[in-house]
Amino acid sequence: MARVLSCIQPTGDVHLGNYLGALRNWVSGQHANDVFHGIVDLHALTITDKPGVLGKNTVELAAMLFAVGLDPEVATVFVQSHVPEHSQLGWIMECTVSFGELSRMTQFKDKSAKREADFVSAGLFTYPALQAADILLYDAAEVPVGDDQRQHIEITRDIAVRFNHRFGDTFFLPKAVTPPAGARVMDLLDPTSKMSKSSETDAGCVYLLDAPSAIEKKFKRAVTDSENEVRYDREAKPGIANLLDILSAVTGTSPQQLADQYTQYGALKSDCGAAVAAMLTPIQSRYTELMNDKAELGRLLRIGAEKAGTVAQATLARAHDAIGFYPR
Ligand code: ATP
Ligand code: LTN
Repeated sequence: MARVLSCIQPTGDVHLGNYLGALRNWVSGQHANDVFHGIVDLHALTITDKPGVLGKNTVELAAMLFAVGLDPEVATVFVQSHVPEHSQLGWIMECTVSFGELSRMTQFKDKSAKREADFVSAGLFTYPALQAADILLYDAAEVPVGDDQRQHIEITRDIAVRFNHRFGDTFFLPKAVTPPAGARVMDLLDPTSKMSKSSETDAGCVYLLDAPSAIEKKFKRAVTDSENEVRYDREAKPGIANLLDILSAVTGTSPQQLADQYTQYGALKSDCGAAVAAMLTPIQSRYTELMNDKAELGRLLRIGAEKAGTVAQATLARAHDAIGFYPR
């Protein structure tokens, strides 16, 4: 069983792209591997400055992770700030990475440029050091990430190699794995961009907590093209291909086969909306149940923090020993 670590930032509502592209794989993979799932609130703090927001987003995301099917008996679901070793090893990682290396991170360049007049925290700059701590604390063999995160896994390996070279063999080198060609869900109104919570309008983004009627409405308004032939062609017909991909991800039938079953855009849109709404209904009721039982959620997160903490404490102790801090 490989140790697998995935983390998600509590930065807003979870959408269909997050579910089909990531969370669903987490659920189906939880029995095959030894999985740790972190809700990385310290990372979200790099762009948060209002009291209470992080806590609210964290508990909502936790409820959603259990609602989609992560089993607390099997998967270790924890909140990053509940395991103080992340911050502690984070500092050590900051001292093991260079200013030059951090300056070359494309995510920092993109995010700081986007924030323009906004406050750009030093945390946004040192973010990869904290991410390296997240990964190395768990001796993770595999870290499933999209392409945008590969550079962060590379720098984690570089940091681990440098630390091991300086202080002796301490950290296990992780590997980035790209999840099985998962659905890449596109925005319903702009099917050439990925569905994203940061897109301009909510109308092209289906949230897991949207009411069935809202979901069906969003699908009815999905942008298609001016032909009227249902055919699976991502290049020429991105809107129709996206609907077929989504319906395929929900039903398990291939998009090409589905295309043969439709002659009209309208029927495809309404079936898609209905299928997604039906898939989400049980998730929504489990979510509501959990959100109405904060005591239970707290208990589940404490179990996660306990399990994660045991592993993290042992790794941090190894790092401290290797450095040779004067023991207390
Ligand atoms: P934003 O919407 O602000 O770009 P995000 O929705 O991409 O953020 P992340 O926290 O970056 O959210 O990603 C969480 C997980 O969801 C990642 O594994 C990412 O690959 C996956 N994911 C995000 N959007 C999509 C999408 N449209 N299709 C498939 N997978 C996605
Ligand atoms: N940077 C990642 C979130 C993240 C992460 C991690 C992912 C923080 N720590 C450790 C994998 C492993 C993101 O922005 N999606």
